[in-house]
Amino acid sequence: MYKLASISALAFAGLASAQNVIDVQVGSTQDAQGGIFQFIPNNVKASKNDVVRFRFTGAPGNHRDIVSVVFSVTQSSLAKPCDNLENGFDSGWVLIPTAAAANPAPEWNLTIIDDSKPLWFYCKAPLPVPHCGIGMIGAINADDTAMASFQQTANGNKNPGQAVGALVGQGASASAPPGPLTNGAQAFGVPSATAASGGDSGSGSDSGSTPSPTAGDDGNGALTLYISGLAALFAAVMGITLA
Ligand SMILES: [Cu+2]
Repeated sequence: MYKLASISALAFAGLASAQNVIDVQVGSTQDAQGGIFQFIPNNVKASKNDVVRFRFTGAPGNHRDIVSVVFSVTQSSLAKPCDNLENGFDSGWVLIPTAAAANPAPEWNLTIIDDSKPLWFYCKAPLPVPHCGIGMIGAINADDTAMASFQQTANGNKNPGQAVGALVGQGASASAPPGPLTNGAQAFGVPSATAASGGDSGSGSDSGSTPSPTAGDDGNGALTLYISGLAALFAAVMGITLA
């Protein structure tokens, strides 16, 4: 009897800590309510060990003037919704060509490490207009009051932080960058596992985003690019217009 009871208690404990997967859609379609630049839903509840699965399904859909869209999931803070949080998580930029082409959609799995306080994030894509300032922000475990404040602070931001974060952030971490990348989807500014401490930590390919993004406000130079490899991709995306 005693033994049975302890076994079922164990089984129950196993169930209680089961890992839930919570989907968040990254981007939408032009025709969806709220338009392309949003996370859906933009505030989810998640417990420790749950996985928030970001699905990069957003794309221009049938909007002919937009050929591709870039999105990211980048950790920020309540006080500065559109600036990278130091040592924050980051998916890197993911370019989605069209709804039809990005199939299956790239996904990014973020495991919750700390569910005791809200986690905040934004999309750092600056084109055709900075997504963060027009509502492409989201939260995990935020209450309604804080969420409203977060949205209000982000609203109108024209200079979202562009630094590349890491897969491992504060309160949540990922073990791999977004994937799969098929049918024209591309990733760039791909974060390494952990934040570079200090200078370039090697790996070479990106020449180090401006050594330290000293402040969130570095004027209107956000698009004068820091990583040469990104320039071409941004240029490609420059063709976008919001008609
Ligand atoms: Cu975006």
